[in-house]
Amino acid sequence: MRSPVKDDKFSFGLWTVGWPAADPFGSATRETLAPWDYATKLAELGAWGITFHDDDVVPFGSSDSERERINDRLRSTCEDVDLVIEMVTTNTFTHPIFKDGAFTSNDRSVRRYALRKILRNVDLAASLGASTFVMWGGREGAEYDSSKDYHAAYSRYAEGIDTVAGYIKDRGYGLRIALEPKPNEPRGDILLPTVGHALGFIAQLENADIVGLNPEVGHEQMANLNYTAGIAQALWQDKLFHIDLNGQKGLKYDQDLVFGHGDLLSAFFTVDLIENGFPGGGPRYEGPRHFDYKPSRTEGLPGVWESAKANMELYLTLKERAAAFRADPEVEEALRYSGVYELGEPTLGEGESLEDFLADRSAFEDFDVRTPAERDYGFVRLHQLAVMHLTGAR
Ligand SMILES: [Mn+2]
Repeated sequence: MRSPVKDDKFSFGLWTVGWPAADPFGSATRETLAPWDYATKLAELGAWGITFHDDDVVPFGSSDSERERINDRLRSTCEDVDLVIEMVTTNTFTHPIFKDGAFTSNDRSVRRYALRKILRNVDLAASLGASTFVMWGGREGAEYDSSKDYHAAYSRYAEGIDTVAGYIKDRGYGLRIALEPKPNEPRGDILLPTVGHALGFIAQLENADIVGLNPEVGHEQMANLNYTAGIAQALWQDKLFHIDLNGQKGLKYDQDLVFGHGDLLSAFFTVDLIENGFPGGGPRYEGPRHFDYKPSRTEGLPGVWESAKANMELYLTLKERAAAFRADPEVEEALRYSGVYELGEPTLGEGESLEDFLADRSAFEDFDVRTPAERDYGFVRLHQLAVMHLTGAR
């Protein structure tokens, strides 16, 4: 296995390796380092970029001069160690004022405060040269249906996102917003719970052109959904602006395991899609391979770095295996046999009118349904070939 290089475009949230490992049942198990120390170590491990929430770097409530001093130090460290700050995001979930949400809090003064906190962070993101501004509305939601006017909540959510997007355009910043869906945790139910909900929401925005998605593996899997199929739809709609890779084992709390340490088979097909594209061509994801995981609470600092490396190692391993899968002549033959390429052909012929179609007796009246009913698609053999490549048996 080769080591990660800049061209792999691996990036990490500072909050991942920087998580001190406090959970709802126990206090922190690790000391934290300064943000620039994490950045330096990630660069050493082969990362290309970093990302952060405002409060990961500058403590909430710091003075303007303190904020500037800390951000400048992080910026110069990243320059020194050749790290890109590719994405910046805003923490609108930790401080108690956000306990009922930010853009959708019932308290209007909280909504106005949140909007200002986010706009200030948009300025910072632009000044650091980030290309993506992620918005995870972790507290936008409710525990009780009685407590939230959902119609008003979606209106306020859209108002908030459109205001931020309008501000980005006004200022001429080269940023795109990426919404991050999640079904629950920390709220009982979170608004925009899945990729599909978020895509539907984006379609209603005034500034939809610069708003897309940052889907996270574990978040979709917490809703029992297929991550690869989800990002495939986002790609199809030209809305896959960013990705959060990690691991999750089924319907549990948000585990944030190392990428591949949850559903490995699903991770294989995610990497196959990202690296090799759709079998018949189409839009490709060219953005950062961004990890949003948590080093387990049992790990000390050596384990933190091992887990960061494990994400990249597994990604590169799956990339190799997926390349071998696609290059295997038997796979190519199995793909053809299965009709995978056939799906790329439009159902109506070129220039075929609806009248022509209705007059085509071979499509219906004279069609022998027995032949396709008896067709063997060979999907199991195709999938077995994938699994044999994944396990290294081929
Ligand atoms: Mn997560």
